[in-house]
Amino acid sequence: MSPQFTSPGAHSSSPTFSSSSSSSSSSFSSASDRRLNALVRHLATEESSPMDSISASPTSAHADSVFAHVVRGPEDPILGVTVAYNKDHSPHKLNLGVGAYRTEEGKPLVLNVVRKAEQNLVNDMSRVKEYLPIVGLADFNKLSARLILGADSPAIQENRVTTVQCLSGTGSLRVGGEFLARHYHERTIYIPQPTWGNHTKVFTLAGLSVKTYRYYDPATRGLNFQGLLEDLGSAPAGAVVLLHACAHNPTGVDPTLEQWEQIRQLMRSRALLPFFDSAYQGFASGSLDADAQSVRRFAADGGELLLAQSYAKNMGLYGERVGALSIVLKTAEVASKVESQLKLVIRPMYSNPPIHGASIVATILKDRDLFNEWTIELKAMADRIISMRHQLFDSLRAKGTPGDWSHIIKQIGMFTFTGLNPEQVAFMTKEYHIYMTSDGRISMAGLSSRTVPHLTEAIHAAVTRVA
Ligand code: KET
Repeated sequence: MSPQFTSPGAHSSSPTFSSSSSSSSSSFSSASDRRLNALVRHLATEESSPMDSISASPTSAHADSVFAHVVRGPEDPILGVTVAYNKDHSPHKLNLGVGAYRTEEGKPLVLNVVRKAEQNLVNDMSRVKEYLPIVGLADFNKLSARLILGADSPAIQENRVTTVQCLSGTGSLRVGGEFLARHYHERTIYIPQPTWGNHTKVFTLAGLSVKTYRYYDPATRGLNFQGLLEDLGSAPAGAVVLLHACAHNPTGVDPTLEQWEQIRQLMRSRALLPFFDSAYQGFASGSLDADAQSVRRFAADGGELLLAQSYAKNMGLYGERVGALSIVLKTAEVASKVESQLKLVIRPMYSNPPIHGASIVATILKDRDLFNEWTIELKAMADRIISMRHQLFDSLRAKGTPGDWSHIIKQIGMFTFTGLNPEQVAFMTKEYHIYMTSDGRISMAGLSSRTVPHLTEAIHAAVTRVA
């Protein structure tokens, strides 16, 4: 993560972390001098109460913080929406910002199958709280790779896959990015334009140089397939390419299987290295297998790839921070050497991952009944989102809101990329207490039958009153 850990071949790291050691050591010594002075003054006025000594000591009250120069950072473009929402006292407020599933009643959902798995874990008195290995829970890793690559995956059978448990999808992307920055010859990663807002930051801080490829065409509200092929076709050979495995965030636009096939052929012919981000397996179509097709096609050709998996959405384990990084390689020997290096990335970063979330996932994935129950609950979540799409679309049509809103029912996954501009979004937040990201993305999972009319009113007012 920071410059002192980079290997000889690695990139120089981000400017955010580079501070000259002389300036930090001098500010440290003057800070410790100030602390000592404050202590001496405090001891000299021992008879008075501690509060007296603080207020009676003008120097300590006025001493600058060693962090006085720190400028306030902006809120996160996605998680900051929840911060703003929480401060709003309106009874009509509606959070369509973060991609987190809510029930028809607008409540967060803990899956039944997760409750059962947790109960099993609690009842099992043989379980202990020892550290996991650096790479995490072995069962979890094996089952996660199988879930996304398929039970019959030749790469798994040939031991060509290394999987490490990471801190959800974000942590998996970060560990993968750090590994690439240390050990891969091409340090440019191409991400789609637009993409999940955190990608640029994750990969830049990992030490990669981030470029974009065309992905979305606002005019058609669909895939800019030609632009995508051109941009990947002119990327330097060997460059890393970030692909959303399914349910592209924020656009909800995925390539068709035929288009995936063309992307695969182009990338393999130019030796571009795929890095899949799979944060929504099962959420797009309701089927875990259907949503893994893009990844499985790339794995089936025998080529190499990286893959970040998250269980935040599809198992509702958001706050448990449970995910996995898998790297599919050419041989078992390379896979085991790569794993040894992943351990060297992880150990100084967070040592080893937490045990609880991974144990829940492993319990569900290894028990046929629990697994089946999960797929049913997952399908129900996907179906509710799809039904929200239809309700919102019908409601806007019934109201006669100007514009073609068919993209609401065509887009895939958790989000609708509405096409509303930042001014319209700001208007909807101010006048209607509806919270969403400024790029016009709404989380369909945050909507319910009860709130569709309110959202319809707001969108109607925004498009008719704000240019
Ligand atoms: N990839 C994508 C494409 C993604 O949308 C998210 C989360 C993640 C990775 C990371 O999820 P994790 O919780 O680390 O497993 N997206 C939602 C939440 C967030 O921004 O953190 C969102 O877009 O609302």
